[in-house]
Amino acid sequence: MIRRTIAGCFLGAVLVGLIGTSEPAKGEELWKETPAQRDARMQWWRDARFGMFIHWGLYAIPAGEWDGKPIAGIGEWIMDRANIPVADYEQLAKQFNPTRFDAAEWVRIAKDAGVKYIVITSKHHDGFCLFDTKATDWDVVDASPYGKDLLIQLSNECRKQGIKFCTYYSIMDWHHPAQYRGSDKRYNPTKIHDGRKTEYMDFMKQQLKELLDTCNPEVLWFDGEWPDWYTEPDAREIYNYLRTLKPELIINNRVGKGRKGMEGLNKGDQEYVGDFGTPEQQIPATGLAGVDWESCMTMNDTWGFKKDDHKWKSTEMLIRNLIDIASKGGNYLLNVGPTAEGLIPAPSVERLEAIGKWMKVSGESIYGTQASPFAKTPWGRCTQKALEGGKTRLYLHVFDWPADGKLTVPVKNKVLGAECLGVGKLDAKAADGSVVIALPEEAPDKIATVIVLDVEGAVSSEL
Ligand code: FHN
Repeated sequence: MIRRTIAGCFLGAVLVGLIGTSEPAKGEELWKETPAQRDARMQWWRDARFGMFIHWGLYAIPAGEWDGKPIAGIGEWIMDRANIPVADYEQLAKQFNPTRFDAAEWVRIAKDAGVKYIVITSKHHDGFCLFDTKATDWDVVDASPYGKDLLIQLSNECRKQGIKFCTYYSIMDWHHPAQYRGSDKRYNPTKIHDGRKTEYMDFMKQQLKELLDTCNPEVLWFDGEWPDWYTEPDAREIYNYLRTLKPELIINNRVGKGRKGMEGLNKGDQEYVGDFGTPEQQIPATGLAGVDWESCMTMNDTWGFKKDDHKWKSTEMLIRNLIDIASKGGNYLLNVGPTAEGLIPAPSVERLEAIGKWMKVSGESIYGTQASPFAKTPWGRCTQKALEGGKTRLYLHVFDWPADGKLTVPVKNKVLGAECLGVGKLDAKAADGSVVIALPEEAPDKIATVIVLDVEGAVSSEL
């Protein structure tokens, strides 16, 4: 046992942040890294801006129907919403054989869409694990005819194709014997049996270490944190445990109770532990200032596959969501719910292909950008990048093409140049404290045409 002085602990934390190799003392508050250490750890995630969420599991088999009846709500909650006895739900595992699962094809679809990271459910609330865990036989290797670890296949393919691999993990577990159903009708929220919380915390730590040791995710995306028996101190224990095992790991705010109040996140007062906020099915009106955040959203109305959910959002809405979120300094985690046989639904693939076409022309206006300097931009949205020499590049995403062919931007800075991405250079002139850019007669892209405006110095908000 290495005895550590306080200085040694501090040094341990610094080293963890700088080179990520020293093992800090158990229980050290690793979230108290320096801003520079945290920036270095978060950098790839901030630059990525666009991720793909994958909700996949046994719930894709019933796909929203039970006993011949449609079950309302999100597909992955069918065990709870249809009040399915555990023994009956367990029978689904014997039918899970996704023979059409092709990790290379899934990653190609994501990569071609411009996605930079994938977050897949390793274990959702039903407790069924898509990886080979020694902590339980309720997993794809021991309980299903498919019999192979799905996450190792996907993580290997992600690394091969240069996409970051990340995993979702539910704290609430409707199958684990230490937890029991909240009422005789609903599993959610679970309760914990007296004297069995340590058992379940140890179970979680064992599985989380297995994930790091086998498919080695870059982000641990927690969920199901709301049951009362799970507390913020428990969250700090899990956060510290994981960051001790993998100092560069990124962990969302749902490792604890942070979903309620993102204001406390990462602003030093550390009311809640976790590295980024997770607004769900919404885009915060003005972003979340001073906090890393990611909006997770479905493409239709469900996370897990439902055969009768055809309420697909338009490609226009999806692309404009991505732009809107980036203009507010956030990441977009867009969900797909694969079928039981392992296919991403065609309507999802079509939309991802269309997003990819847009990203091929305009992706530089999303990746590695910062939030808009303007409070409002009536014609669309804006992102920005700092250029060498103190210059600024503004990316003006025009949704509503000006009828007079002139785009007026409220900046007083000296204009260095302007261009329309995918088209070419444009004429831009200062006029009455603004810059007026002469646009092509027709919008090259009806969903969002990106105009680049380079200026001297930083841009302050005028609107
Ligand atoms: O209950 C889950 C739900 O099934 C889904 O996983 C979403 C995705 O963020 N999270 C929880 C609801 O907030």
